[in-house]
Amino acid sequence: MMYGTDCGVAPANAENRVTGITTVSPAGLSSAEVHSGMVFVPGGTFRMGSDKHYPEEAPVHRVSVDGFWIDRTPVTNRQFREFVEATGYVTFAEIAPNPKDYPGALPHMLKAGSLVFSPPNRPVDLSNFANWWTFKFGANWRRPYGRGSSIRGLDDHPVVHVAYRDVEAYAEWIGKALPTEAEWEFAARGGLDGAEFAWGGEFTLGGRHMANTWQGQFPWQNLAEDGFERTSPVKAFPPNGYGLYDMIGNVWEWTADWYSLGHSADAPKACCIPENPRGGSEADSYDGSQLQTKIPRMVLKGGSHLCAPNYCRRYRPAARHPEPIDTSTCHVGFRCVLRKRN
Ligand SMILES: [Ca+2]
Ligand SMILES: [Ca+2]
Repeated sequence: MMYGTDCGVAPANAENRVTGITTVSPAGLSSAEVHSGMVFVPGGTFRMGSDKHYPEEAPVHRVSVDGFWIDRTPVTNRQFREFVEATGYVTFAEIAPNPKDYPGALPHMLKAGSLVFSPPNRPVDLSNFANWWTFKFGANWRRPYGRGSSIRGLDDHPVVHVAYRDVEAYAEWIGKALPTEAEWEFAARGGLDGAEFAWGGEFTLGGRHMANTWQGQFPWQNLAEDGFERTSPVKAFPPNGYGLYDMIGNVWEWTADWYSLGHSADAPKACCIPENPRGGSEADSYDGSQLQTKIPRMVLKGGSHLCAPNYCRRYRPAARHPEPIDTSTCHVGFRCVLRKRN
């Protein structure tokens, strides 16, 4: 793998006078270039989680985060292509799995590929996700729907089929980091503390869809009343109160926190509110039902175009989902943050 061998050199310690951020971008970008396309989210204390939905979102508890910069949109195919062209990076989905990492796997399944949503044409058992997910050989970020597909015309759509190490590699190259779950949720709320949705208390605003989700009966009836059956261009829906696009819907987004089954209790006093908290431990992030292949899991946030009222109502800032670090799919992407150094 050529990643990291031919990175350019950024102006040494280019200082951003507004934030005090010092950037030395491995991608060879100036501080101004690194910050373009980002929004500064002022820090603060907010109510993280929800007591009204899925158990893993509870309990609501107060959390403080320092201010940080965050990408205005998910990383697009155009941006990811720049990274790959500059570094020769090969994504996880483009490499055949090592049999040692997957004891018990059928040899004919150990080929490069990724999970693609393959909708059935009739209602199916919702307890078995194999009814709509297919591991397609040859599917990857350049061929999001498998062999024969391409990203032609999708430059402004979020990159998908990126596993955790891929998004870490991109972040390192561009000189940024991945958000913690608390940072991500604070940013997604757009200043509306405690609101159910990123835009307020109702799912639609005056009948207008505010994010790319799924309308109709999942997984067989995709009515696309929001205009999109699959991914959408990253600015197709209105931004939230911080000017951030697509925090909710379109694609799920990786965070840098290990998954835990729920949140900590609220602090008994204001003095004890956690500052810049991190998620659970790697050891506790495993899926207890998958004992043979133990792959740790990170937190995904925001839901995707596949989240539907009848299946996965996770198109909310509080929603969270575990994703094994080796898994890539057609509805998971990411965005980056930049923190003050002090
Ligand atoms: Ca949609
Ligand atoms: Ca999103």
